[in-house]
Amino acid sequence: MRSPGPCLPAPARLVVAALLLAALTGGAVGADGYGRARRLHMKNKVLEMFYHAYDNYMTYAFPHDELKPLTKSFTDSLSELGNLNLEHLPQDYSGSALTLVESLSSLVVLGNLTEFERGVLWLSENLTFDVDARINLFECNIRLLGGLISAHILAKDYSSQFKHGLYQDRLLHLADSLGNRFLPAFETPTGLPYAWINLKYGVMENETTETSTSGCGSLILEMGVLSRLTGDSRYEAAALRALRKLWSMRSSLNLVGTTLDVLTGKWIEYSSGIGAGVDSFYEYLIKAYILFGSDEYWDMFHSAYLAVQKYFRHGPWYHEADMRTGEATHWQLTSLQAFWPGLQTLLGDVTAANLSHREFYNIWQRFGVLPERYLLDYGMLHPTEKYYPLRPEFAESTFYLYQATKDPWYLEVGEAIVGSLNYYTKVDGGFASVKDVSTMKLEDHQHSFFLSETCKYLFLLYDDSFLRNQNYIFTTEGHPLPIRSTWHEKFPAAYVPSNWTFVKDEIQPIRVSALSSQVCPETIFWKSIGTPWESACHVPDAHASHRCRTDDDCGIEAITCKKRTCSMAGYCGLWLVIY
Ligand code: DMJ
Repeated sequence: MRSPGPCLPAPARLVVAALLLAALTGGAVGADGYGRARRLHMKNKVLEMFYHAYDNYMTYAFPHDELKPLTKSFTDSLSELGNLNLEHLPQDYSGSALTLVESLSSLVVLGNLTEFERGVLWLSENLTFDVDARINLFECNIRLLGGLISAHILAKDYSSQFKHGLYQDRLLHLADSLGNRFLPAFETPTGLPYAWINLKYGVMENETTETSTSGCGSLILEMGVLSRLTGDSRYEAAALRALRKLWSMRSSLNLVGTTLDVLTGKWIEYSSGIGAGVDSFYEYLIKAYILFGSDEYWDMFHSAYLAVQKYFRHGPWYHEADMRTGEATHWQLTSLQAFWPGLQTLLGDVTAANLSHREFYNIWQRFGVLPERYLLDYGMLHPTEKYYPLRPEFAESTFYLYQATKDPWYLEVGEAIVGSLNYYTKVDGGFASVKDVSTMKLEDHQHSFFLSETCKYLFLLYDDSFLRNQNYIFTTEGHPLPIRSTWHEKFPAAYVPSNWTFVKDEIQPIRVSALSSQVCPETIFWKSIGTPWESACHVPDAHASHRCRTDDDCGIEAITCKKRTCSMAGYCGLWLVIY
């Protein structure tokens, strides 16, 4: 692990690591030892997958929300996500074209601007949110609002290439209308939003007051960008107030729980981990810091990250623990946790990320896909949560790790993912979720995130040309948001990463943005692309010689994120057994 560079405080180093993820992607094809023909073959296989899923959706389900690939029919799942009784929907309700909205940014990543423009035009003319439908705020935010604002930004960026005239900002108006419908959810004594809201009538009588940590802690990217695009500060203010309240509810160990009450601001479920109900809370803290540059996000994230590494991590695994005591509660691997190595790669904890990623891959190989839940203490599947709904998280981490290391092994992992998806889940009418990974019985549902995330990350693994001219972060639903100096607290306009410079590396030229070279020139002279970045949890020992008098002179180990202690001979180290 590289020692900390002299010119950057930790948060700034992080931004460099994040930006370099995009900046370091321009190397010559094949330089990593993976053949050009093989890469092209894989890229085409992923394209086939995307269009098989997309075309079937457009044929059998559009404009409803999602495709039922076994029966070639549809489901208005965005409403179902809110447990809405479909009988309560207006007669003419035909869904929110959710899968189309979710597909737009992927169409741009895949280079299909014609189909993107067609989708943008259709949505501009037909989509409305003035419907009597009870929806889940979190899901609607990450899928619809995120899909719309990302597509709006891409439409602006690519509008000169459109055939049908200039883009009219209609997707932004739709996003604004949706954001407005979210606001009543935040009118609680705590500022924590209700989990469910009716798009037409706001919060319903007797609505549940229970929500999850991710439900109120992962709104800031979409609502923050919506505010910056519209000039209406209410969206960002509401999301930030909720996030601050949530963070104020953390325990003395800097841990949060999984569920809480929005009226009282009290925890309901004290046990939590990095998976279901919490996952994107961590993700949005660090991504909000990268996108908006406020140290407040970094401070929250850094404390939260160190607490996760300290109380949840066991070797390459992450269990759950009680937020009050830090005592382990459930020893379970879940499919959702597989995003964590991707997040760690963004931070520079590449070694730790690789360790966990390999364990997820073992489980993937054992079952052919990742089961929703696996009992680590019993070494067996969870009795009921045996499904695999085409989730993206493992492909996402594989993409990030490949970007950071250029190790072709990750491309081979991608081959295994693509192989499994085609072998087990492809049917005539699209891609079906796996109901039970022990029998590979299928279920009649093609989730929209298969198009917004799973296919997108697999495609980017083999063709990252979309990332070459712009730095993006991806929302938790895979929608790209550009890193802009105008949205960023730290970077003046001159630092916009618009003009790329090429830096000669020993192996190949590395593309470096104006931004990354301005922040810390030394970062561009790293010997090779495979060099890991500085770890976010690294705290150096007080003395470069590692000599110490007490434990206080010792820092935190970069790879393990464990506190080092002072030995009897007076040297800092990890003197306790870690695994
Ligand atoms: C997606 O909707 C998002 O990634 C969300 O954060 C949780 N996971 C699902 C897909 O698995």
